[in-house]
Amino acid sequence: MPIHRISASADLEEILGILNEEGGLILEGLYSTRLIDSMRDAIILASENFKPGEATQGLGAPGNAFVGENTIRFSSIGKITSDYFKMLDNEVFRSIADALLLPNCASYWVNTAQAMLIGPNSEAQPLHRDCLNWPQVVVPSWPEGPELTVSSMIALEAITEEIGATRVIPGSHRWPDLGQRVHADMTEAAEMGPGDALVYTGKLVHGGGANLTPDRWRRAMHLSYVVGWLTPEESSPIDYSDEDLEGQSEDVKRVLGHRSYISDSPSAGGLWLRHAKEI
Ligand SMILES: O=C(O)CCC(=O)C(=O)O
Repeated sequence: MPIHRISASADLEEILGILNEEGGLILEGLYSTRLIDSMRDAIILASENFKPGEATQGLGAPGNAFVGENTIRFSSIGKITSDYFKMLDNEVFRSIADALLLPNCASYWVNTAQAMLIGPNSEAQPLHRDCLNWPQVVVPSWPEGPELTVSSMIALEAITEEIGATRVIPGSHRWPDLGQRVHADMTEAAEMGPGDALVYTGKLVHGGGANLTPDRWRRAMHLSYVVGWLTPEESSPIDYSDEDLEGQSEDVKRVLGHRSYISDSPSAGGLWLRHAKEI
């Protein structure tokens, strides 16, 4: 089944219907050319400070093998360009996150935003599900368990299959058996133009594609949200100070962990209570 693609300006209900059925889809033109050009330039410049293969996701050698030995990755993107904060205010992606995550939490925050640059002659990344960052919740409740996380892979340039487009297995978010065998033959490549994004639930099987070119980089970035009662991958609340976020919207401050998590359920506690009275 090829990956569904649709304009980011399509009706939200239509987008959510496809996401629900297939687990992921490509939203064409999710980000403006101006925003993507500026993000791409800032990320290319910053990438000179990182060596290919040094990213480990904090997991040492297994993490290094997972992200790829000729891949450059880094997060804290708001430290290199304030355009990152505009990306967080994208209404379409936020509406999708609202629809998927708010039934399961009072608010959500950024899981991680990362430059994901796959170097020439790279093998495909192992196929995986993002929700398995939190196996203690996912494994016992699969497949009916709550949506915990929603992800996107955003094209900073044209991305083809040859250069390492993300590969997905449409429908795998609903497989009854979490341990079902996955194989490259089952995957489809998410080819995209600059500003398009592959949006997918954390339950969907996917992985970075092989970059078969001898001399070109696959330039994309990842942005994901996670329910506010789980710990994200990236430490945004301490990466960005109050001063860094001055002038940003309430929503941007919230998703970067600068607001308390106040549950709307009488049986759940308030969490992350920083300056609860003032904010
Ligand atoms: O680089 C890609 O296309 C996908 C990366 C990814 O899925 C991940 O590291 O979780």
